[in-house]
Amino acid sequence: MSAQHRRIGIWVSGLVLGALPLAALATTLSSSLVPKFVDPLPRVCGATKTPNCAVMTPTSTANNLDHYEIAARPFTQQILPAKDIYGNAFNKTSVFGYGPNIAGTPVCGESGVDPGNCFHFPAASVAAQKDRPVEVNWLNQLVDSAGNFVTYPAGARVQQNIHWANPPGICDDGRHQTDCVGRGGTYTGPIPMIPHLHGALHVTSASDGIPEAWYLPASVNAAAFVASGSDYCHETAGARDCTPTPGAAQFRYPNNQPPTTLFFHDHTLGVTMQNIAMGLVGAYVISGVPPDDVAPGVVPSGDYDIPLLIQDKRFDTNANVLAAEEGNIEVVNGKSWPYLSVEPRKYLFRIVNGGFNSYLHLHFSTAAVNFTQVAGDQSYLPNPQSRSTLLIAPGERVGVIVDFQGVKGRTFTLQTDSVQVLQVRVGQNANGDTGPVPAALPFQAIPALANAPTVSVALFDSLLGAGDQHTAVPMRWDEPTTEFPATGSIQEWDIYNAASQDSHPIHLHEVAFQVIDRRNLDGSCVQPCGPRPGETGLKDTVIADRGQITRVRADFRGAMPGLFAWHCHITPHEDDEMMRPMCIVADPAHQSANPLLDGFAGCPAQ
Ligand SMILES: [Cu+2]
Repeated sequence: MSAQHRRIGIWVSGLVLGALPLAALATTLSSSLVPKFVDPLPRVCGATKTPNCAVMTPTSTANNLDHYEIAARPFTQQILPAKDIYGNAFNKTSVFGYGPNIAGTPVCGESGVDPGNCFHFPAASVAAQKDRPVEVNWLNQLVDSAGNFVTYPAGARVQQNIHWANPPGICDDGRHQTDCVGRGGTYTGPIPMIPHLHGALHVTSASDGIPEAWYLPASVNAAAFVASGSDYCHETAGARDCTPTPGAAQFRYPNNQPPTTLFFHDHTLGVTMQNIAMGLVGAYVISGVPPDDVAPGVVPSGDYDIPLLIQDKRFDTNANVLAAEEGNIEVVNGKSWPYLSVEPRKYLFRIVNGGFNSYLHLHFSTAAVNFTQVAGDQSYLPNPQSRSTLLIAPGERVGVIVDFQGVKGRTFTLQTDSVQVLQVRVGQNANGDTGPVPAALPFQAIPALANAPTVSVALFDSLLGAGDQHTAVPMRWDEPTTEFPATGSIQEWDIYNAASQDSHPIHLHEVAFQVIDRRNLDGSCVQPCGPRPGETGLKDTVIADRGQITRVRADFRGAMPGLFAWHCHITPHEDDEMMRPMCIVADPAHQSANPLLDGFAGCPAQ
């Protein structure tokens, strides 16, 4: 891309960005019309399947491998209550969501629907076991009943004049290719999608779901569009776990990582926010056995293990999704302001901030109930931490145990700041309980090596760069790769947020890291020096506040060679190229030990 086109791209996208909120404001459904706490929380499963929660059913469990066929389809879901505060009906919302590749599109929670075979936003969970691989054939079935592709709703945040997937295949500068600044105008073509399992470690590049690996549905009328992005199934010489098939990509997740909560979501270049806002997101839980996991019965399980995917959303007055950076309606597990009836006992909540630009500051409206945080993004914390407020950025996950034993019969809310999110109704009788939370939890630290290489990277407003506050310049997604970590290595990444006006949650694909500390730009340690409360476990997304150097120790042992990404997880920033390639390079020992990777061609130009 030439400098001239780059400048035009920024200028035009600035205009579009400026215009979008006005359009959104004109039709935004007022939150005051939406009654709260009318419907129960939709239940997706945690680590174990129960009859009361939705979980994906594998189509095969042969050969020590769980195989799933997961389709993305358009359907409608009652996200808002059936009626507004005046008794007028709310429409169901048109969503894109994941579900099984079966006839019909049964929606989870509707009567008579098997909770192991249904579509939903967020998706029924994938319940995986440590060291048991999961293979998913991800199918883009965003088509109508005649097999024609469906399109984005009016007002979608699809900016053809930014660097994006660009299925029309003609760039702004006249080149014939995808993954570039497109020609502008309203996009009325088929939906590109690429599922990424956020937090999956040790996957091949071909299975990672990087932004240019998108693909269109195999629809009958999409011949005018390019069927897939430039990184779709790109490891033709190496990994054999992505076989090009129209409208599909088969990925493999080894799950050789500590038990934790991951989530899958769409990651298509330039339209990640729009695709997630439409509903392409779901929880993926890895559980294990001691010593990797706690023994059965030590922490709440089954119906007492509840993922909460929180997303602040906007709708228009017809209940259509408006992709907005910040919503005015709190949606938990696909329902606006739901309630949850609980027993007076302990629960495990796996909280996912699945929103776009909103940091959650969660607390209960009563001081009688607190959180005991037991897990972060990538693992248990070494020791549980009692916390009254949880700060969770987009992309981060937190595992907490909450004990309702002392608040029998009471009703209160989970809130972010002063905004209500979820109502909790505590009953009178508990059907058993778990014991005290153990003082020590399964955790293996990343070794602090004296000779670990240090990588300096820098944040700008909606772009990233390589180097420190003196040397880094903002770089776009398709400028030459600057990060080449070696497989098998442990690296310190120093994330300089000197030039941006904001705080950004920074996510590395493929690896886990530990927060070392945060430094002021003069090098002095931000006090109290060390990880913040709740950051003591392994993580994959870290808040990098402005005026600070956020230092993490990243573990590339077990990482696969190839092209991955690191980026801000505020999705509008990510879509605006606050995202950079990361080429993990194989050391010779690793390569010869892994015949699947023989002939690996290195990282292609992204
Ligand atoms: Cu950001």
